[in-house]
Amino acid sequence: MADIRMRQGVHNLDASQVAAFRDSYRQMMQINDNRGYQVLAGRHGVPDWYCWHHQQNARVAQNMRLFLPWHRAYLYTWELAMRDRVPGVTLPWWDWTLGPPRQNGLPAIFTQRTGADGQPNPLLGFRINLPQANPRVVRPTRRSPGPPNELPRQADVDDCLSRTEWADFSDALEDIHDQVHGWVSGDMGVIGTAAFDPIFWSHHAMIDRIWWLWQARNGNGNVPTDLLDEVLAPFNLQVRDVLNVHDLGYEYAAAQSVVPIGGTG
Ligand SMILES: [Cu+2]
Repeated sequence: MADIRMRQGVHNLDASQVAAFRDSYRQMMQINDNRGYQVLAGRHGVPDWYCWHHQQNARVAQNMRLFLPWHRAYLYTWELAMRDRVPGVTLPWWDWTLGPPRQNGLPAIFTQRTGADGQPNPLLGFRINLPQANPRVVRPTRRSPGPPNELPRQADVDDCLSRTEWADFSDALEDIHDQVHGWVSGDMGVIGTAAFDPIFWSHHAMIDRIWWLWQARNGNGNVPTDLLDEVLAPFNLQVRDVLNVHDLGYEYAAAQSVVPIGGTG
């Protein structure tokens, strides 16, 4: 198992890891082809609409429970694009159950206006540039986190992990996932533009990590076999290819105690 790359918690990144993470997004944001932020983020909702949520996809009439596998393939592709810019960087997960700062705000690395180097913080937002989209979207991403919505708690995650059936688990986890989108609100609150917010990727890494934790307990045994050959367009991967994260070359680090760098925003 050579070269398994380790995804870390946002709260456990040291200063050099934060700088590398930011640098990868900063560089991706400057690229306008399919190695860059704009095009890759546009695969989810506006303008390409490839994502799967609640068994639905804008391009496919059939209902299929592809929420988890599709987003895993998406993050995999995204992380490779990050690593093309900054070798060795990995996509960190945002654990929204941690408290504090659970309800106090987004992790500081996503809300600071500038980084330690004095440069604008690319994790704060992204200027969407889709003049051809209908409706046209040319503006910076927006957030409006906090009440009346609440972030899920560890008990909610534990409840998910206790489900033993694939469908039951996937739907419960998707509901928690929706809750976080609603809590961040603004662009994260709508499927069309969610992926343009830089925190989208770390939110989904948390969701993917919970799936990984669940697989460690329950395996894949009850994923319906008719799902396994489904292609996760536009990625050149089938569901069977993404079931084992080791096949994709990554793993999640053990959760560690909270260090101040991920503190309140
Ligand atoms: Cu999402």
